[in-house]
Amino acid sequence: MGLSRRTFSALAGTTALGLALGGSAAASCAYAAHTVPTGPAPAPPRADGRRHTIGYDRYSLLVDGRRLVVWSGELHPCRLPSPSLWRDVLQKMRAHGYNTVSIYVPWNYHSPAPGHYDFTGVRDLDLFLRTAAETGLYVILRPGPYCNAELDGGGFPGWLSATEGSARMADPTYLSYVDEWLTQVNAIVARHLLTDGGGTVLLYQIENEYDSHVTEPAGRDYMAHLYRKVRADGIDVPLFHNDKSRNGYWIPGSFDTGGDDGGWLYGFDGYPSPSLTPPDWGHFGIGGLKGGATASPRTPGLIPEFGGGWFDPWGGVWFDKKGYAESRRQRDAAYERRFYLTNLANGITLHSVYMTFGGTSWGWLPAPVVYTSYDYGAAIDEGRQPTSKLIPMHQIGQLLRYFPDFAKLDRAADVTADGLRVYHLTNADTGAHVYVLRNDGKDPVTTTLPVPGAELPVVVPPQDARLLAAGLGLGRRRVRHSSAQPMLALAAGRQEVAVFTGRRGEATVTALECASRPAVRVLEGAADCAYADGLLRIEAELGGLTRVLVSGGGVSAPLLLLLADDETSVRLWPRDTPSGPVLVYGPALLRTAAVDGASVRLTGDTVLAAEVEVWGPRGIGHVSWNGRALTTGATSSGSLRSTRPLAGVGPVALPALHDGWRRKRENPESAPGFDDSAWRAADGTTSYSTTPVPDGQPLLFADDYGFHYGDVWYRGRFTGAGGARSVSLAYSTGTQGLLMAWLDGRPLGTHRMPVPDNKSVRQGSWADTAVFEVPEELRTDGAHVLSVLVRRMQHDQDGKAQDTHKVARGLTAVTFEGAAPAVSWRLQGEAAPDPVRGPQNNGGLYGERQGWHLPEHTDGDWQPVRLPVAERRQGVTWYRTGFRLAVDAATDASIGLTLEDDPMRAYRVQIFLNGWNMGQYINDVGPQHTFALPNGILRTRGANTLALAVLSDGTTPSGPPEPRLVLLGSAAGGVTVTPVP
Ligand code: IPT
Repeated sequence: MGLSRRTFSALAGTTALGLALGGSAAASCAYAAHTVPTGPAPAPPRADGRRHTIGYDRYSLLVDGRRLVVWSGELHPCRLPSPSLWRDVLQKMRAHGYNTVSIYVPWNYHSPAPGHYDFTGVRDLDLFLRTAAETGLYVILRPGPYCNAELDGGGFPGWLSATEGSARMADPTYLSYVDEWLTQVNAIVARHLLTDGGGTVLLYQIENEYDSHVTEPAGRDYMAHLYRKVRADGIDVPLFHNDKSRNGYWIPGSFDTGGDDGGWLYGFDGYPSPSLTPPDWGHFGIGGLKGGATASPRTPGLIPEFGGGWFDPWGGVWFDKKGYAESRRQRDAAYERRFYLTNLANGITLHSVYMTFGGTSWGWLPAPVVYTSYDYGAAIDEGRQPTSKLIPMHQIGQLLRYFPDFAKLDRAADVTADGLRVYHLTNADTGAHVYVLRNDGKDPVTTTLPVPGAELPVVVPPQDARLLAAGLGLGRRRVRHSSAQPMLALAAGRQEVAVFTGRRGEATVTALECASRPAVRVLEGAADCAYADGLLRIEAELGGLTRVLVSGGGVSAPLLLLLADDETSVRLWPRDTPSGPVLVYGPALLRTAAVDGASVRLTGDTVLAAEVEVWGPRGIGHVSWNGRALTTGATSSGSLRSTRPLAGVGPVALPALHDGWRRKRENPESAPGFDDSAWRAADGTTSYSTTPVPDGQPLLFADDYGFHYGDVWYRGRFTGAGGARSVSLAYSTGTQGLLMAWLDGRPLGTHRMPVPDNKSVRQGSWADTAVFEVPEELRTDGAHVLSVLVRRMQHDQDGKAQDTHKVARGLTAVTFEGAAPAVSWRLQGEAAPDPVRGPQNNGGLYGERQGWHLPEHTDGDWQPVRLPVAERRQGVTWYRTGFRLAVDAATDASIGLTLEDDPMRAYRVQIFLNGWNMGQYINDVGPQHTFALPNGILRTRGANTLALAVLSDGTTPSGPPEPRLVLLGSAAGGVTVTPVP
């Protein structure tokens, strides 16, 4: 298949060589040419129905021939099961300077069975891609087929674990299923490509961290197959792979693309420890194949995943049981500056942070290693709240948007500054010098930096970094140098506005080139200004907003120089509109801005009361906020400002969950007389699992009988076991797996996989054997029934491509000591998947099979009960109540559910909100106590049903406690939320 000409054709005019499309490897040489000058970045993308080209050279991507620095963040639509909220998080990203969102699209989330694919409701990929385009974000699409991502099976469907052959290589059975998946997902993606204006999909990743079989035909043919399949499905944007450990695996030319090498980028990821010195993986690296970006000198530096937080396993061992707050503290704003600015210095112009919004691994989505929250310590927390980690993202993101200089940097002559690591780069077209200054020490560094014509005083706090520029264009002016970090420069009507930032309290000096003496007015804050020798020197200490208006000096348009400390910088919201740029100052978030003649229509959020100030195109006179007209006045800053502040968010009242609880006991399956005639007979003999079927045993692996998610029950009937002293139940689960057994209805006990208690959490197979004594009275030759409940905790990921997702789950072997009865087994896991909530919502508990979790279930005959409860019983008990919320319609309240109890009590709870499985609480393991309840599933104005399925292991008293609703954050504003069915 030939690469679509329209993708790359625009480049022909920009290179001396032109392009040999579809030709030999020489085609890639065209991309080595660097004749594309620096010019403005492309306008934010939208589905405009027009053709666009996506090319690249060694510096950057080129969209319609314009350099684009991709400043991206990862979010997983599957981890936010309320489509309206996608828009909320995407708008927060866009506002804070991201221009791109990167998404995994996990196969298992969309496929309950071979040949069955679901892209509706919370799985509506088309809607997600439309929303991203409406928000003005590019999309990096990563549909696997393998993801990893701490998802069940790394994203492989449960059913794939019961199929023949080997995954992640050129195996015919596997490839036939892969093609089925790619056909489905690509049919949607193909409608949203930037190249034909259908949407904003910019890049597409095949496979993920595929470092096995790299030199073997099985691996190369696999990659070639994926490449050609994706191209055949009409995906004509550049493709890439994400190389773990920067090995130079899958660089252009390493597999057969059928002559399409022009459309293949090399990408690699990085998750360096925050306690280490940030690594150089490009311009300043060691070079060679191990050197990251240097492994592929003709393609731009691409990091599809750079650690922006880290996940926390069951038990909370990574973060000393402090949970994601500690993850966020370790990879904080200063970490972001140190590591991400180092990446930019190294020529990484495609940069995506994993995660930017982590979200929730609800239901049975998580891989065994992680608990329900996938907050990740990300810049936007699980409750959708912006954190201080957005400050550097905002400052750098706006800088990359408004200063084209950063898209084409070459390493320049080394300069030194005492106590700092200095990276010096230049843009040959604009003449700008760029410096990244990093302090790896424990004390603040105050020193000077040699810049052209000056020794610039600089200060860098410990374990922090900053970016400075010299010779940078600001509209029609040029800043000679500044010790504050540039954030933006735009033209608002006849006036130009520039923003520089830094930490509060820092002394800054900014030198502006002026051909003649300008008129200078300090409009707010304090600044010392002096003019000499063609330079206006402005000295100011950062604190709030310092405003300096510079008029004349050889340029007709006045320049408003804004010096903002960090907190103030995230109240400054630049926005491009077709009528020209707008800059809004004040509110907690700007979602949208539109200019219509003299009117500027803004939407966004406030938390505290805030004034709104707007700079915009000439002639604007009216401002509205969330649909309400504001009274404004003109300011000396050339802006319009509301005469009264916008109101902040009001209080949010949450009801206590004291009342209305009812309960019902479960596990009739443990009783000998239970009718299991409709269950699957364990009559299989062979399996495609990587776990061998033990000699002399029936096949008991749950996946082989079509049960892939959550709990599974087994009932074994036998006679002739009079001498049995004990029974051994071998089983295999992920971490935190558990098994409970009953003989003739008598509890035999509970066995649990060990709790990981050190940092080397084993992610591999968890297999163990429970040995239970047979009670004396039951050691008879007559008929007996052994009932076993296994909580499986999902399939392993397959990071090393060894089919570890195919390790058996469930019982594996059952033997007796003192007897050898032939046991005839039946088993039952989850019922048919919920048509709306999908295959990962439910396992095979009796109550789940009966729909006890569903709001429509009638629980009138359940026993009234007061919480908390503390009683000892082995088995499953359900609790239900209802509650109503009446959150003000103009308030975005993010709400969670907290459970807290004596940590010695051994029980777990599955939390069902309106039928949706919002996660698993393990009281004696933790560390998670609060579960996010996404609006849409949660009715914030109406009735809700909460159902708790409590599995207690019988060794201690078991809860539940009385759960509490908690406010995770609130704002006046938000998006319109459509209820999730
Ligand atoms: C990297 C994976 O690509 C990603 O899917 C996710 O699992 C992430 O790790 C951890 O959250 S793998 C890299 C850490 C070796």
